[in-house]
Amino acid sequence: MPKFNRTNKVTNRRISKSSISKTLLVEVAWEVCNQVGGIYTVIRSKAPTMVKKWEDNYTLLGPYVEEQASAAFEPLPLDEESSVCRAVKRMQASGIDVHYGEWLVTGKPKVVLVNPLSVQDRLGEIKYALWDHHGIPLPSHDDLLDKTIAFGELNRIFFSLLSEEEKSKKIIGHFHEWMSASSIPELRRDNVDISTVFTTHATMLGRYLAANDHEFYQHLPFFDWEQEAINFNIEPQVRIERAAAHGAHVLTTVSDVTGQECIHLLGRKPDEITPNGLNIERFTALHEFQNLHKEYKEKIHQFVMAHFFPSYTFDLDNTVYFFTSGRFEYKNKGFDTTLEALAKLNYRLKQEQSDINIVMFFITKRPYHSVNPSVLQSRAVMEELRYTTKMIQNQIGERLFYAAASSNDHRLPELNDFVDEYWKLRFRRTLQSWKSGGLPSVVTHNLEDDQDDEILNYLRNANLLNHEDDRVKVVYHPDFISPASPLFGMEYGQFVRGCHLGVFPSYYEPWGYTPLEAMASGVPSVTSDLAGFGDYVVNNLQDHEEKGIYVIDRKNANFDAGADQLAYKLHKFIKMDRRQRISQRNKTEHNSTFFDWHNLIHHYDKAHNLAISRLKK
Ligand code: G6P
Ligand code: 1S3
Repeated sequence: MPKFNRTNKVTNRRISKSSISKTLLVEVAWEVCNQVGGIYTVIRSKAPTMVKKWEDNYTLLGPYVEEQASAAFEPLPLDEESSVCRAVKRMQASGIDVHYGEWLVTGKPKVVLVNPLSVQDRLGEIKYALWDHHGIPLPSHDDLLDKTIAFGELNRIFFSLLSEEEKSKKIIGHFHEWMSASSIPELRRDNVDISTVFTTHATMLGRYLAANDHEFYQHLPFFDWEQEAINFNIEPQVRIERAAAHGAHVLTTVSDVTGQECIHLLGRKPDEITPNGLNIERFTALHEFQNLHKEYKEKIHQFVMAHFFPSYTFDLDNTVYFFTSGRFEYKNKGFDTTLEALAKLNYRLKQEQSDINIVMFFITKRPYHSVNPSVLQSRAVMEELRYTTKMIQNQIGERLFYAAASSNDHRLPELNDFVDEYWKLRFRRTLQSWKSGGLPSVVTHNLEDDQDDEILNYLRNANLLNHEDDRVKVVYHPDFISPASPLFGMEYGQFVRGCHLGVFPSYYEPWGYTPLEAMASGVPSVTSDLAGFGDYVVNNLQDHEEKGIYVIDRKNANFDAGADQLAYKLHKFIKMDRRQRISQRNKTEHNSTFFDWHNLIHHYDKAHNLAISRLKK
């Protein structure tokens, strides 16, 4: 029977080879082979480091989602030597739809995928057990809850069988987020012989409370979690999260900021902070990523020309591109602070009679009917203009060459004569339809809820509507960027590379991958000390501004003071000249290795060492 000893202190930063050889580690997440959000990035980017370290003793466990699995999963034969495979075989024999194979991402980790539909017919019984044994109330029908409960039951079955099959090694089950963790309380109740680690990537209550309370952090120690869970109608999720946090042998979370939530909202101090890294892949030659910036900035120029130039023009060489991106959480992601700072910056630059242009992109996801037809139209007309000028250029080029080769006259001929009337007319007509009246739209799509959209309402109230004399222009793109997007036609990562600065002054952000992803591409960004990443940078990365990570203080500043700071930092950034920007990009990219998993994995090692020490066989 496992003995739980919470007082064990583990100071080892690295897990030893000998411990690894005697342990099986199974990481469980709803986002294994199933892309939903940030946890997918954690698991996927960490995989190469984990596989290298744990070799055959490492397995991932996730849900079987056919569309995703068909693209990224390769089945493997079940190996009788492996206890994981024997557990899978026994699940299959009992009629469960479970798959074993390789996840086709860097590192190619071994994965077990279980289909939540396999226990659909037992949902009532599973819910009753959670209620009866752990006081977790579950509604009769809630699609996501039903799937996660089913997933929990399947991973409970898997670990129970694995512990029977594995005769010599210890087993660690490492569960990410509540969606994977409804099995923890049941595994503990059944005394299944494994050690459990629960990593929370946010707390349910924290997310809701922060979005609704301007003084969330001041009020944090005083919330009545039970009452608030009922108020927000998230009692089942909160109770699962708490049961997992209390039941796990080891609790970890991604940042000190979320650590405070664990203390006050989950009622347990995390044993270890496990910050998120990336699998940083650098080019061998420094200039390569700078060239990419130039290449993708040129693509963004194309969009900007099509969008703005029919109304008025400006100097693209004196234009700086800012962007923010992420799920639409207006206050939590700091969109409100960003808008306020942009309005202040615009005012300041106008006062200074600056001639710089800033184009700020909001890339997020909102329900919309269609792309705004006039935005599409100007893009199409610009393509037509490009085609027409190209044809004229070709015609002049060829004819000039023949004229020059066959002439004794050294003077340049009249170039107009080389162009057919047809192309002259087409050129004039295209230019006529190119120039339009009116201001360039601040939003690229027709939103379903245009009247109540918070970004649009702010822009309207602040009159930040792309007037010609505005130094700050806005493009609100309420859809994620993809190569199929008719307006940008590029990958999100390429878009990031083409920009100059990411703006992410979050109010609630357990970690926040967006500034780190920008950093890995050599693009500087602004974040806040309320984002786990920003807080980590302030405490661990010296001279971070020089290295392209600006952090605004939102812990001690109210909304206005935060927006003032952001406006100040944005202003400071645009005062840099091109040489300084190039040099800062070099430093940004260079220092991103600080966040390579190789440098951060020791936090996971500590959690796993602790898990082993708390399970005495
Ligand atoms: C990269 C390119 C340079 C280009 C520069 C533009 O460094 O290698 O050729 O001049 O980007 O930088 P900027 O910050 O003005 O977009
Ligand atoms: C969470 O995803 P989110 O965007 O809902 O987990 C991410 C990975 O740990 C983290 O980066 C993010 O801050 C959290 O909020």
